[in-house]
Amino acid sequence: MNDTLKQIYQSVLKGKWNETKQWTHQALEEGISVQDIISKGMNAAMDEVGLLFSRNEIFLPEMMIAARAMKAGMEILEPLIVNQEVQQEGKVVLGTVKGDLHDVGKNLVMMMLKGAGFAIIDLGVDVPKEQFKEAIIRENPQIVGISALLSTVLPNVSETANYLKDSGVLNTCKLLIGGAVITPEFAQSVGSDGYAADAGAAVG
Ligand code: B1M
Repeated sequence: MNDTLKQIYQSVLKGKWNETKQWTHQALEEGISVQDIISKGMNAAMDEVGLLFSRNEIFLPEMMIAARAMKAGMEILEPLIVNQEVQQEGKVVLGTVKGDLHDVGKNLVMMMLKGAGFAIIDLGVDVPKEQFKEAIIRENPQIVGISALLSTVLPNVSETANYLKDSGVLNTCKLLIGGAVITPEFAQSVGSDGYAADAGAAVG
């Protein structure tokens, strides 16, 4: 791996947000693509953080500061991803399901969709089903997106999907679900119109 990407990887892994910013600027100066910075530098570090956490080699605070470092780096990349032109492809209401506080992936999906010309209504994290419904009625989007990272919140995803279906709001908009614990089979089982494994696929 390129040295600068290694530095980004290390600084996210150690939760050093200032260094992550510096190395992200450096990578852009070197002409490294935004995609490589995210996937080979930042996401690879987050995967390692997850692995270390599952082995009890690091704990919640380390996981938290790693996420903060990635967010700091993403702030630099955001203007390069987000399309500043009129967002005319349609509107997406997006949120992380109730019980789940992970938002780095959702925010990346949000940026990529904005980059592809979608207007985004971000509901944040820990979003109850009622809030998704209210946002759909208020905003009249073409797509509602639900993100989930924890296996413990899978029942909340199906509950939300069923609630939205039963209340009729999915007659006018499509449901997209994604996040590390979602499989295509699970997405299908809750009647989702779409599933995406990553931010690029979400745009597709
Ligand atoms: Co948490 N956490 N965490 N965590 N965390 C994971 C997810 C875990 C896999 C770590 C592990 O044990 N190996 C594990 C879940 C295991 C499971 O259920 N299967 C876990 C756990 C257990 C927990 C706690 C329960 C720990 C505890 O308290 N004991 C706790 C839960 C808190 C809660 O939510 N209620 C917890 C807490 C946290 C922090 C708050 C410290 C922090 C989150 C900070 C934040 O987001 N602001 C955190 C972090 C950082 C992680 C890891 C290390 C990294 C997640 C991340 O940001 N990845 C994670 C391990 C891992 O993922 N390898 C882990 C980078 C991001 C770009 O990728 O989010 O996957 P990702 O998003 C991707 C795709 O999934 C997809 O596209 C994105 C971009 O390509 N995608 C979508 C996401 N949403 C989508 C929506 C779509 C389409 C695609 O359409 C709508």
